[in-house]
Amino acid sequence: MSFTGEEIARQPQTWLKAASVAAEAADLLPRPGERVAVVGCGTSWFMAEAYAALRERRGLGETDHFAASEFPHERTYDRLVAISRSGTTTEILDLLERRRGRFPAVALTAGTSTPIVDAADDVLDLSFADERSVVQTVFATTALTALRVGLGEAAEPLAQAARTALDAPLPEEWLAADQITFLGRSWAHGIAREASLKMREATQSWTEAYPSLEYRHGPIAIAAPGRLVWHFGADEDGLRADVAATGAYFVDHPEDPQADLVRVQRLAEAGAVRRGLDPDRPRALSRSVILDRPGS
Ligand code: F1P
Repeated sequence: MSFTGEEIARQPQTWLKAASVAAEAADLLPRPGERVAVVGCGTSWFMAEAYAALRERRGLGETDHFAASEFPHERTYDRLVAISRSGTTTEILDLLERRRGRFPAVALTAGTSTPIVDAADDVLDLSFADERSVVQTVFATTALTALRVGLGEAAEPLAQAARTALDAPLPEEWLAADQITFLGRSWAHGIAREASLKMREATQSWTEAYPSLEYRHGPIAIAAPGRLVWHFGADEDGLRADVAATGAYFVDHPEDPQADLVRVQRLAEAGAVRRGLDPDRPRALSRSVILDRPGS
């Protein structure tokens, strides 16, 4: 089995461990009422988006999310949450340095011997969920679980749903799809963007992601037989019928979108193998993006 496959399978255990780590370090995480910004790059940004929407939905405080490179430095927050598996991503480190002295920052990372430890004020150690793969799976969802537990959610039902997703068959219609569009409402949109990235990274295939109700505003134009529309959460907007009329295949899963993402991770890994690609060595990607800076 690939490293990626092994890492996907570890998720139920690491989610439970994240729950105990987050409970012990509760004072490091955003407090109710704080105005918070959450940042990351790539997969870590999409976890930031999901968390930001969940926190606002629970009425725990205004929460913005940004790709680290797009952070609006003229703004001030009560707390910054930075997500980075590696702890070495240039845009994250630059942002943490620039905000120093203006507002506190906590980093969620597996890289506990990396520059992020000094760049942030506090660190939530998720090194138990570190990965050998370039393509992120277990770290990302473990970080999201820690943050969700910090919002008062329980990890056990999530872990149980992940076990179900790990055991479920991957139908041929999914594996054979020549294009996939992922949809989700609210925080599930962050999960949809991550699913879309996962497929692109691992399989070099064409995928897209939209908020559910944006789908009719143009993107449905590419739905066709042999293509798949994947809805995170139950479709409550009648999208199934509209997609069926195009001949595309439609799936929705009522369970928690984070657990449903496990199916897509498996689909990405299996899709890479089917295309003759190595899931552990995706083309043109590196485990961490470290930019050359003038003078560095
Ligand atoms: C983030 C990231 C990954 C992506 C690629 C490059 O890294 O953008 O999401 O898959 O491997 O790095 P990190 O800051 O979370 O380490």
